Amino acid sequence: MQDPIELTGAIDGFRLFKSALEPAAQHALIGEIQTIIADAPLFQPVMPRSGKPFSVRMTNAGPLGWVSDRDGYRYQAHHPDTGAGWPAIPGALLSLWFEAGGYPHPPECCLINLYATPRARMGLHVDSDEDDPKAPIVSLSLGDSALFRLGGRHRSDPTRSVTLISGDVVVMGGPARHAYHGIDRITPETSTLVPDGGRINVTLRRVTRPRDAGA
Ligand code: MD3
Ligand code: FE
Repeated sequence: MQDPIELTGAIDGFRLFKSALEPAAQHALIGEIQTIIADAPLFQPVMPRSGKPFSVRMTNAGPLGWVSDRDGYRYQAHHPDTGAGWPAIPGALLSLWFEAGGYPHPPECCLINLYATPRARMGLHVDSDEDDPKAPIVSLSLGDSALFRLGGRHRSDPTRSVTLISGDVVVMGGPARHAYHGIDRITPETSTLVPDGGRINVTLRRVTRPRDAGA
C-alpha cells in the first residue's frame, strides 16, 4: 500500500490510502459482497423513536452486526429480518484490516452500506456504539464516488471535505475515531463496479474490548 494522505487542517488520526485496492481485487470483493447480500439481505434501517428510514440500505458480516430500529442503535448477532446469524467476513477484508488498521485484534463487524441512488446520503454523526476505545475503524469505498465530510469532536467544529473513489481506504484512529463525519453526495455513473450502479461502503469495526488486551 502507498503512504496515506492526511487532510490538512483535519482532526488527527484520519488517514486516506488512495486506490489501495486494485480493480481486480475490487471486482473480487463485489462478488463476495453479493454472496453476503444473498445470505443476509439488505435491510432498511430506521431512526430510533421517529422511525424515519435511512436513505442507505445495510447488511453486515462478522460475529456482530450494526442495526437501527425504533428501539435504538445496537450491535446484534442476528439479522433483524431473517433472524439468522451474519455471514463470515471475507478474508481479503480481514487482511485489509490488519494491513491498514495496524490493530492486533480482529474486527467483529463488517458493516456494508449501499448508496443505491444519487439521493442517498449519511448525515453528520459520530460512531459511538463500540466499546473498544483503542481500535480504529477501517473503511473501503467501492463503486461511485462520494463526497465525504470530516469534522471534529463537536458538531459545530469546522469540517473538511474529500472525494472518495472506488478502491480508497480510510482509517480513523486516535482522535478521528470519535469525530463527526458523513457522506454529503454520491456522484452517479462515476464507476461501473457495482452491478446496478451506486456506491458500497464497508466499514470494519471492533465492537467489544479484547479479553486479553492491555487495552
Ligand atoms: C470518521 N459510513 O457506516 S465511511 C458509517 O461512506 C459511516 O458509508 C460512511 O460513516 C460511508 O458509520 C463513511 C468512513 C468513516 C467511517 C467511520 C468513521 C469515517 C469515519 C468514524 C469516525 C470518523
Ligand atoms: Fe460513521
